[in-house]
Amino acid sequence: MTASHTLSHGAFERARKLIPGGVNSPARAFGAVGGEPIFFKEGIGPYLTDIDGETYLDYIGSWGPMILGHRHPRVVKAIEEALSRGTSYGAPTEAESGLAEQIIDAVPSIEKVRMVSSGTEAAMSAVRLARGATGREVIIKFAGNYHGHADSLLVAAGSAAATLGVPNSPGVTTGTAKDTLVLEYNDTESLIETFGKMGDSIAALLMEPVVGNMGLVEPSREFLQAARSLTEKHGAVLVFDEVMTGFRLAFGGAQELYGVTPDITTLGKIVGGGLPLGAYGGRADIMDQVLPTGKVFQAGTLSGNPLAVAAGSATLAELKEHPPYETLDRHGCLLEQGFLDAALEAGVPCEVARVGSMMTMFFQKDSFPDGTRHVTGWQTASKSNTEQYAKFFWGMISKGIYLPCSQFEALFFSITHTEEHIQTTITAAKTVLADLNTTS
Ligand code: KE4
Repeated sequence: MTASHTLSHGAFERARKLIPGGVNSPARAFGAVGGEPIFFKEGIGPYLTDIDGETYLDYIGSWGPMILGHRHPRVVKAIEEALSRGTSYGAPTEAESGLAEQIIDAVPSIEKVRMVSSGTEAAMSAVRLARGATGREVIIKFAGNYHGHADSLLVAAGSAAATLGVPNSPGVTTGTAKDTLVLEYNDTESLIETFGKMGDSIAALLMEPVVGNMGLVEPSREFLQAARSLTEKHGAVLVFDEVMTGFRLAFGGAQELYGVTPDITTLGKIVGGGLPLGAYGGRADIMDQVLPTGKVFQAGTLSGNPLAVAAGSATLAELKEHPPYETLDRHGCLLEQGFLDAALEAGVPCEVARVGSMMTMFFQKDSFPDGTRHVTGWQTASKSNTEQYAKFFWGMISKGIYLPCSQFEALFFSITHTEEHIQTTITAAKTVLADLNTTS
């Protein structure tokens, strides 16, 4: 494929005059891989088509929501039916209770749930609730974990902030940042030490139970169990940010997969089926402290929007009736092994991290003894060879494969990615990696 991206270039020139950086979210700006973002016009199944008419196998999936592929018939039909009755009422509907029941049925930690319009809103509200419920102010997060762009969470965030090398965003006040402690993911010792020193002043520990936002990093069992036991011991709220992992790694998310139950869970992406919807939920005794039953304020004009609820409800129903997780894991295993074999053949040092249908190929500067997991947190992830990743990204674009436009993002694939699509992707990677080694 020798895509020229001519029309994308023109669209980008126009957009840059109207929208900061020409994009409505920095993760799409291609800042981490160089060049200009590609403008798309439609998607179907595993494919995206750009405005120049080029079609790609999509491994971003809108950064997670599209687990059923683009334009799944059941989701489209549900949205059309809701649309035939209206778009927004600013009043309760029974469909919201239906989606709430589906979420409560699926997610082990959730007894009550409040819907919002994004993962950011979910995380922001969960932090406020944890502080309101405990009367404490300090929160713990981890470097390389991203929980959206609420001020108190934009402190050494992962995702676009880290990719852009701006871990502490301008505009976040020192007064806000001072109440956020940033620790190293998988560093159990520092977690134990911190709780030993100040456990009784900690309102919440907020974490991605499997990280997608520094690239994929899995928690050690010891680390995950320490997070649960220490928060329990010190009366802090354990918040799992499952915006990415919810309904992705298992129907009940990472908490089902690893058997660790938090006090609050935040959700987004898949729960809205590709429309704007987030949620936070947890123990009823905590959730009942949210206005109007409790005093912790949180509100939203479009919270529980009928179209987004319809898309989310249809998506969750499809996932419950036809659980895809075994197939997704089998395809993920094929892709992981294929990428590793291709890198080994090409002599390109890298390691592949994967859980189910979330995966990252970390390009390294040196090779590591076989089998050792080198990338365990931000301190190691951030040493990746991002230049090499950028070359790999563009090489795969030329083969019609659309990977995440940053080394510090996880790729996602859907139930519509067949074994044949996976093999095509592996074949493309073999060629691109071989060229990489000859040209770099
Ligand atoms: P949103 O506000 O973007 O819906 O969700 C924020 C968020 C919260 N928690 C986790 C674990 C997340 O991954 C996200 C958003 N993820 C990024 C991708 N790394 C979304 C892409 C973007 O910012 O454009």
